[in-house]
Order: sequence, then C-alpha cells, then structure tokens
Amino acid sequence: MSISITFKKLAMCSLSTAAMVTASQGVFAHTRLQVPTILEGARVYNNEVIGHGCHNEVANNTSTPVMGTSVVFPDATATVTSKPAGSASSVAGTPAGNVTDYLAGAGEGYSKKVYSKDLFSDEGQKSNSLGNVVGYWTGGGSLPGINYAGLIPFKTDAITIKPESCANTVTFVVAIADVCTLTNASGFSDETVNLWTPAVGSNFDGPGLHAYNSPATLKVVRNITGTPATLTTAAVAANPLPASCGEGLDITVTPTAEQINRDMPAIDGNGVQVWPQP
Ligand SMILES: [Cu+2]
Repeated sequence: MSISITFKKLAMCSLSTAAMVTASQGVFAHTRLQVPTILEGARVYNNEVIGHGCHNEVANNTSTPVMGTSVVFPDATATVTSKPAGSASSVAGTPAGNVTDYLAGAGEGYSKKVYSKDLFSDEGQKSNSLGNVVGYWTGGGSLPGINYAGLIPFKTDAITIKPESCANTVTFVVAIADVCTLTNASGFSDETVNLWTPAVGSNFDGPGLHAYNSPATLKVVRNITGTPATLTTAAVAANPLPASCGEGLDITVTPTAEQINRDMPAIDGNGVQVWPQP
C-alpha cells in the first residue's frame, strides 16, 4: 500500500468524530462499545459495535467484510494509572496500584458474552486460570464492511467502586480485533484485520495500522449521589468520595501485553487456535 493511500485513510478516519455529525454514520466509525459509560452497581446489557470492515485496496474503502471478532477485558493483572478527576485525555496518568484498590471483588470477570448467533455462527468465552471470564470471540460469517454496523451483545455485572477509594471513575481499556481474513500474526495488515488494541507491546499492537492504539473503553462512574427507587428498580445508596480525596481520581485499567498475548487468540471448542493461525 502506498504511503499516500495510508495517509488518506488516516485522514478520513481522524475526521470521524466531527464527520459523523453530518456524514452518514458508520462509514468511518471505529469499533467501540454501544454504551461506553455506565454507572457503578448496575448490571448493563451492552453491545460491541463493529463500525467498519477492513481496507479494500481496489476500492480504497473499508468494504472488506468482517468474519469474526475477538475481545479482551483487562483482568486483575492490569496496569492501573490515575489522574486528577476531570483531567484532559492528553494528561498522562501515573502508576496507581492494582484494580482491586478501586473495585470491590476480584476486579475481573465482570463481563460476559450474551449467547447469540445473529451475526456469527460460532463463539467461545475466554477464562483465566481463576475461572473468571476475561473476554470472548465470535466468528463464522460475513458482516458487510460498509453501510452496516455489527452488534455483538454482552453484559457487565454490577461493578462497585470501593467506598474508601478516591476513584470518581474507573475506565477499562478493552482490546478488540475485528478479523477479515484468517492469517498468522505476520499477516496482520489493514487488509486482514482491524486491531483496536492499546499499544502495550503485545503481539496485537499493529504498529502503523489503521486502528493503532485506538482501543474501545468502558467507563464506570461512581454513584456519588445515589439513585432513587423507580417502579422497577430499588434505590441505590450513595457512594460519596471520602473527604480526604478532594476532587477524586480518574482511574484507567489497561490489559498488559502478557494478558493480551494470552487472551486475544480465538480458540474453538476443540482446543484449536482458529485465529491468529499458529
Ligand atoms: Cu476507522
């Protein structure tokens, strides 16, 4: 692929946020979560939204269909950083301990696939050595690369921010690979895969590719004021910040390279690694 084509493509997609307001949605939309911000303490049914296919060199668009997707949610080994609440995204975070410093429970296993063959014919859930679900894959089918979005349903269980922590928000960085052609890792290109992954030095970083270091995120917001009861849901108690926390912290939880290398491959029910090809 020529440098000018790559440039054009990057320019098109860097315009995506502004362009989506006026242009037809979906054409340039990255793969993200349908509900990217949720309140703590609530189970949420959500979707991975596959925004476009892989690059088609002949048509110079993203019309190559997606045949499957693989997702990794950070587990309790994740890298945790913090910055003052409300900081701009350009502000670098500083190391801030472990996910269990901020979240009640194991700090992993909160996300589960919703079984569905709407889009792809096969699927599997990924668990770590503790038996906690850390992601899923689904494949076998053909999602058109343009003029459609694909929805992959999953749910998150109630996630509780520790009352004694200073976290205002906890943002999970979610690594996603949208596969258009089965290849081994050396075959990764804009024509074969979109790697919506954090650049943490894993085998799935995809340096120079369209989706480089552009992962999806799921932000959990502390329920500082509590929620009154409605006809269908019980009241939720307030979880105020401790006075000593000041304005509080925005926490980011990013899967490690080791976890992504372990959990990104799609392994079928017979134990065969389907993608990437060995
Ligand atoms: Cu894009």
